[in-house]
Amino acid sequence: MSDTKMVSLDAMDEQLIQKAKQEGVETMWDRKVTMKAPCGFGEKGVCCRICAMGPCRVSPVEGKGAQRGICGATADTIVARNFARMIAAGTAAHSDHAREIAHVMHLASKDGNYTIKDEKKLLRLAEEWEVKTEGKDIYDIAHEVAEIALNEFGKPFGTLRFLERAPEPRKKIWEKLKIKPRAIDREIATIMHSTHMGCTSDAESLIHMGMRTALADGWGGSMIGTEFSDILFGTPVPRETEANLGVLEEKQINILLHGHEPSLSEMIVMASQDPELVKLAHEVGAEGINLAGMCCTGNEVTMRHGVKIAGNFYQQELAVLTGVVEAVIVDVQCIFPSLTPITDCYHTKFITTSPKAKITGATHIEFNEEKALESAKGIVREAIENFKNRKQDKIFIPKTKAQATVGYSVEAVIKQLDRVVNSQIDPLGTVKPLADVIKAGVLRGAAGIVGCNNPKTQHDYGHIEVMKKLIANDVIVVTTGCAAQAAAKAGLTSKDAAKLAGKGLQAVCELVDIPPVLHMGSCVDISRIITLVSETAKFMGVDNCDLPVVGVAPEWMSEKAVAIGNYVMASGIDVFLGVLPPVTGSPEVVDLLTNRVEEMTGAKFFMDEDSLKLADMMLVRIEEKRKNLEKLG
Ligand code: SF4
Ligand code: MSK
Repeated sequence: MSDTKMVSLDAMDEQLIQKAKQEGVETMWDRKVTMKAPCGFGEKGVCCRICAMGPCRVSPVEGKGAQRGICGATADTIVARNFARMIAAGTAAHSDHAREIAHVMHLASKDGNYTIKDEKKLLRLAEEWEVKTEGKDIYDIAHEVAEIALNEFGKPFGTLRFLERAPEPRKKIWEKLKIKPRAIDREIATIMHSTHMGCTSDAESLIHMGMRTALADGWGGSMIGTEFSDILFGTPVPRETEANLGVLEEKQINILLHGHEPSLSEMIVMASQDPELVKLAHEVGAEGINLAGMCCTGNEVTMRHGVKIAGNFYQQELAVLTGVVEAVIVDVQCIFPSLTPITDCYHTKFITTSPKAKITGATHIEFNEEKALESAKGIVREAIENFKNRKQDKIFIPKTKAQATVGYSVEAVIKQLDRVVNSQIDPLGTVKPLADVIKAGVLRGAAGIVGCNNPKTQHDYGHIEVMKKLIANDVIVVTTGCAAQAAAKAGLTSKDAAKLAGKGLQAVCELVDIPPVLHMGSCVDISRIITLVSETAKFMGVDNCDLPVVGVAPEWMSEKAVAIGNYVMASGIDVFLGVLPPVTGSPEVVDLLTNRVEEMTGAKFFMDEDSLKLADMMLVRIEEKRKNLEKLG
C-alpha cells in the first residue's frame, strides 16, 4: 500500500486513503507507488511508436546512444510529432463534446426535453452569424444556428467563424502566421496525417501546425461548447454552493455526476426533482436525492444550478470510499477505469452512459438524447433502488466542506462591473471598469488558473499556493476545471477570501461584490476567459499579448490541457506550466516553446515544477507587460 505522506493538501483526503488501506481497497496512490519512476524516454518524449519498424527510443543526449529512429527521425522530430498528436487528441475531445451539444440544440423544441433557456444569447449569435431572425420561430433560428455550428467541423472552405471575435492585431498575427484554423475536424486530421510515418519531420512546422489545431479548439470546439450550453441550459449567474466531500449526505441518496457534457447532467438534475422519484426516494427510507458534482460535469451543474461540488479529478475514488454514493454516473473524459474495481468493493453502481466511453465492468445504460428525461429518470431510479444495499459499517463522510460562490460567466462579470459605472457618463455593459483598474495599477494583472490534478504534485498544492500568492499581489484570478474546484474547496471562491488579497484587489472585490477568485466553469469554458481577455484588449485598443495577463496550469495532466496551453499561447497569453510536458528530450522543441514562439505570437511557455517559483515568474512577467502597456499609452 502507498506511502500517503503529503499526497494531498487536504487532511480529509488522507483520512479516506487510510480508510482504503484498512479496507484493503487499492487507490491511485497505491498504483503510483507500484508504477515507480516514470519511463525516462516517455517522460522526455523521445519514444516513437508511430510505425511498426519501431518502437524506437532515441537518446535525448547528443552523441550518446541511438540518435535517430530506424527511419532516421531525430529526437526533435519524435518529440514534436508526439506533442502535436497530444494537441490533436485534446482538440478532438473538447470539440466532440461541442458537436454533441450542437446536435442537442438541433433537437431542441418548445415541448421537448431540451429547450432554449437564453433566447437573447441565441439571437446575438444568430446576428453574429448573419442568420435572419425577423418573424422566425426561436426554434427555427436555433436549428439554423446549430447547423452552421455543425458545419464548422467539416466545412470545405474558409476559416472558423469565432476567430472574428479576436482583437484586430491578433487576427493579423494569425493571418501572417497562416494559423487561422479551417474546419475543426480538418485541423485534427491534418495533424494525424502530417505526423504519420514519413510525413513532416521539421519540428518548427509541427509546432506551428499544433498552434493552428489548438486554435480550432479554443476558438472553435470549446467556444461552441460554452456558447451552445449557455443558450440551451442558461448563462450562469453568481450563486452560492458548497464544495468538498463533506457535501455528501448520510441520510440521502447520493448521486455523483462525473464527466463533461451538460446534456446528460442537466437531465439528471431535472429527473432528481421529479415528484415520483422523490417519493420513491422517501419510500426506500432516504430523506431525499442529493446530487454532487465532480470534474467538469460538476462545474457545469454548479454554474447553472448550484449543485454542490464533491471534489476534483483526484477525488473520484475517494468519493466512492465514503460508502454513501449510490451511483457514479459518467459520460466522457477524465473517468478512471479503476472506478469499476473500487465500486465493486462498496454498494456503489458505476453507470456509464456514452458509447464513446464504455468501461469494462461498469453498468452501461446508454443515454438517449431523443428521450433524454426518460433516460435520466431510469438512471436516477437505479441509484434510488441501490440505497438499500449500503453497508453501514463502511460509511465515513468527512466533515470538510467550504462555502463557494460560483457562476461567473462573462455576462455575469460585466454585470458585476456595472455596479461601479456612473451611467450618466459611461455606458453599462462594458469591460471599462476592469480596463480602468488594470491601467491604474489597482489590479496589477489577471491570471487564468486552470487544469487538472496530477500525482506528480501534492493534490491541489500548486493550484492553491499559486492562487494565494497572486491574489496577495493584487492579481485577480479567474479559474475553471479542477483548479476551480480546488479553489472552491479551499474557500478562495468565497467573498470572504478577499481578506487574503492585496489592498487593490480587496477594494475591487468590495466595490464590485466579487470574490478574488472567480469560478468561470468547466474546461471548455476557458473560452470564457479568452473572450474576457479579448474584450478587454479590444476595449483598450491593444492586443491580448499587451495585457498583464497570464494562463497557468499548475497540475495539468490531460491531452486537452496541451491543446488549451497551445491555444492560450497562440492567442497571445503566456502559459505557465507546473508539470513539465514530454518535450524535454528535444532542445529544439523546448527552445521553440519557451523562447522562439514569442517572436511569432507575442507569448510563450514558462515551466517550473516549483509552484512558488512559478508564481514569482508570473509576477515578474506581469510587471514587464505593465511597463510595455504604459509605453503603448
Ligand atoms: Fe521508429 Fe521512425 Fe517508425 Fe517512429 S516512425 S517508430 S522513429 S521507424
Ligand atoms: S475535468 S481535463 S481533470 S481539469 Fe475537465 Fe479536471 Fe483536467 Fe479533466
